[in-house]
Amino acid sequence: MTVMKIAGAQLGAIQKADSREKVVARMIALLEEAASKGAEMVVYPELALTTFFPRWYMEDWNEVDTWFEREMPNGATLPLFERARDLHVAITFGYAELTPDGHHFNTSILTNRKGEIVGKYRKIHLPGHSEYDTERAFQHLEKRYFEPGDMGFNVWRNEGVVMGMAICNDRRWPETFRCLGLQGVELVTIGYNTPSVNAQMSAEGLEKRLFHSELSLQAGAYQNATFVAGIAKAGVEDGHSLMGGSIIVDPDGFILARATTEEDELILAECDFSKCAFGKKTIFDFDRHRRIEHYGRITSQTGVILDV
Ligand code: ING
Repeated sequence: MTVMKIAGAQLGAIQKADSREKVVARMIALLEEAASKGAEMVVYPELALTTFFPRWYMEDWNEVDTWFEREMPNGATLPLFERARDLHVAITFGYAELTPDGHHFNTSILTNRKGEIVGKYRKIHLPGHSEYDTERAFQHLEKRYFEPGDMGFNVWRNEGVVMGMAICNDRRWPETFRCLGLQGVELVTIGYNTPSVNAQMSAEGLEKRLFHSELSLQAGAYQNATFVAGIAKAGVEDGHSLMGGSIIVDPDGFILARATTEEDELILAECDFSKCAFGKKTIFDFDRHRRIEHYGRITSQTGVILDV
């Protein structure tokens, strides 16, 4: 059974003015640190190449499109793919994808250790809103700039491990993990950009948000007997604070590694994927225990219907 040293490469703040080349240089520095420590895979955050631009209200779509990548790899990111290939390290990172036919997605890719893209995921659960909201302390316009993902939740057997991807808000929805769990996932990678405070309830601060992030990641890991790596873009971006809290979780839900800063920070965990088997064969042997004849509401009903 496969054992892999997995690194989480938490990124600190990326300012609006920072070039992609500047960010890629930071990502390569983390990659080289990870390789020097024996890592075989590096997990980067959501929208890893730019500032979290959905905090900015834009009406000019030519301006919006400056935050998107038209191809991957591209001029700015090729050095990262090439360095990862040379160091024989698999990588996954998120970015804003503009497709040739004009669709906008919050996307992540996964490579093997030869630097070849083996998987792509487009974020399905988009939080926030699509119009300027005067009630909010700051904007969160993911519903404005991205379409819901159109690829579903998939897994890939990569370097001998069944891997799946999700992005940020996806971690708050158990359906995400269960769709991957039903495909035998052994490692779920989830990059995130999470504001440190709630734009609609300033009393909800960092401690509660960190708790909810860990709760979601640990539950997803335990309830699907899988490793989970939740990796943040953190720090203060043009005055707006994003939380850190990157963690790597084992199939029992225990946290193996945790970031302690809101900067560029590497966390590492030796993941023995044979540890997924016991949960998948006993308490979470889905085939033996699930009763799908009672679960119809989960896919037939979107919102709450209160009829009592
Ligand atoms: N960010 C946040 C996230 O889900 C959010 C948005 C924060 C929603 C806290 C609800 C509560 O972590 C992104 N980018 O999805």
